[in-house]
Amino acid sequence: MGSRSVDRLWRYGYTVTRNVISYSNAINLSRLAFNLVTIDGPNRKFPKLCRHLDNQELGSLAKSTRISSLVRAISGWKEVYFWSSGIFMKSIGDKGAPLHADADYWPPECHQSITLWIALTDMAQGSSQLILYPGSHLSDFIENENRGKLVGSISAGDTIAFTAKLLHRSQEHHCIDPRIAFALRFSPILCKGQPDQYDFPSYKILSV
Ligand SMILES: O=C(O)CCC(=O)C(=O)O
Repeated sequence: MGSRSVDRLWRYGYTVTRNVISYSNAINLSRLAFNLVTIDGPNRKFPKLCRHLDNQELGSLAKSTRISSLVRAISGWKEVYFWSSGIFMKSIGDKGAPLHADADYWPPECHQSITLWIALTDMAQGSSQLILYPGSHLSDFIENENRGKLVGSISAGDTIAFTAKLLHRSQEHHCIDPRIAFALRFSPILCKGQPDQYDFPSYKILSV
């Protein structure tokens, strides 16, 4: 992975990397993630946020050298700080996430962040796939609902990295099996997100 992927991320606002974790590992983690968001845990206020803190497997993945090296290679950053995570599960009938850029929800110190969105299940047809708006993180982008792009087929273990200012949304979920993704938030600087979103000590910052 070289300067091409760095260019790609900052030019289009996203980049796809396949097989970052093995298929079987992703499916195992999807079961864990399912349990975490459907069963009460320490983070009751926002059961989908920062659950890597109360699950060893998700925590190890989030903080693994494999993941932080990938983020460094994709972003071109010298230092990588991991500051938050989210589990995004869609059950049948879920309308999907509305069009948004993550930066709109985060304080300015987090606006340089990128998300590494890891598919823990296959994104089959009919499942809630991500739609990304290439170039929408740049200031000259003219907003238009029709400019969204589906990222081909995504299998469990594949990742999509996207910048905090990239517009994106997800589709309605029509499949019986839930679709689950684990999104990790990284920044080139120390960044703390929104403290009021967490019920328990949250920020595990990793510098590589
Ligand atoms: O997975 C989804 O449906 C939405 C994910 C998302 O919006 C995000 O990670 O910022």
